[in-house]
Amino acid sequence: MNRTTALTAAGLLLVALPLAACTSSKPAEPAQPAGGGATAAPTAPAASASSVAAPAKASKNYNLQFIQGVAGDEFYITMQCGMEAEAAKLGVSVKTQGAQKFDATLQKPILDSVVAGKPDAILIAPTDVTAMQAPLNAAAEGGTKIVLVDTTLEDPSIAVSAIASDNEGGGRAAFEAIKQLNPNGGKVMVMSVNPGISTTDLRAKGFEDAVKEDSTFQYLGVQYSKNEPAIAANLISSALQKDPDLVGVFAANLFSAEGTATGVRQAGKQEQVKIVSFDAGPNQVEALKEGTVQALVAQQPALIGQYGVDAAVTALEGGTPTPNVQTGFEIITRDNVDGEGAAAIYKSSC
Ligand code: T6T
Repeated sequence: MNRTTALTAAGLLLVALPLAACTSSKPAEPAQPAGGGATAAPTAPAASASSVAAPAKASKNYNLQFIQGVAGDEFYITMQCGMEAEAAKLGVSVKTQGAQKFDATLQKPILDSVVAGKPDAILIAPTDVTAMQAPLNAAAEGGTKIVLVDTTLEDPSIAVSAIASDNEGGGRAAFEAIKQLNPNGGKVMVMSVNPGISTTDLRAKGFEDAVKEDSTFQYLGVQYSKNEPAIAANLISSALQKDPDLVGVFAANLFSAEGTATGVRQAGKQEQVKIVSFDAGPNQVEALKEGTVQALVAQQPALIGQYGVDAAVTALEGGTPTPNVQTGFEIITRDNVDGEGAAAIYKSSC
């Protein structure tokens, strides 16, 4: 995605759901924000900056290893594409692998085998803030540069840089979208992945905080799908039996969203239950076009990947990368999905 032409979440919401104003969050520490950051006011321009300085060419062909949160997830595939493009530009190599499930017990052995190969740098999306801490501490102590992409750790200081979306702001923006779709308020809930994932926990927090500021809405809490669409679908169907007047679901990631859409579709409640989800995978886009899902909070995974490579190479060349980089998000709706929102849709292959 072009850093300078990224759209603002607020702007897109205005286009799509015609509003007078829309609130979203600003990056908490926009030291050098990435393009497309959500803005506090519709008129504020998208922040654009080359946030991670990198040499035009690396002095040698460094061996970078990317460990995804999970294999086969279009979010991480798109991130991989961003990394590969940047690696080719800088003259370094990047190899990607990921476990079959979003699970620290499966990610740790992959990390162990990558560390054993003594790469120059590891770019990783840790699947649990606690469980991946010790293995990554050990990798950093062994001299490998660690870059956290997407998710983070309880103590991220072992990493030379941590690059992630404005997850809390995205959760708040999701509530704004649900509010516009349900101006009279009502019952809302979050479909998340697992507790202990930094990104989805922050998204749920942003959503919950925003709901609780609005007394016309009732927050039913968060449910965990384990990143399995079938589990999410079952949880939604039970939630609808318990609360048949549910009006909105915030699905905190791609697979939770796919299952949420299935559950609502199976219950025949597409008219009543508005779904706003994080991410913009092809199945989510299909659900958006068909009308089961009303808005997607698209992250900028390719940019996260690009910045990740830049940070790794900067550190390997003896420089100091920006420690925390926050990228933005864009809201895709049916109104812009075939227009300006199309560029934000995730890829299934590079
Ligand atoms: O939402 C992304 C990612 O940001 C999150 O950490 C885990 O789920 C995804 O990969 C989407 O499936």
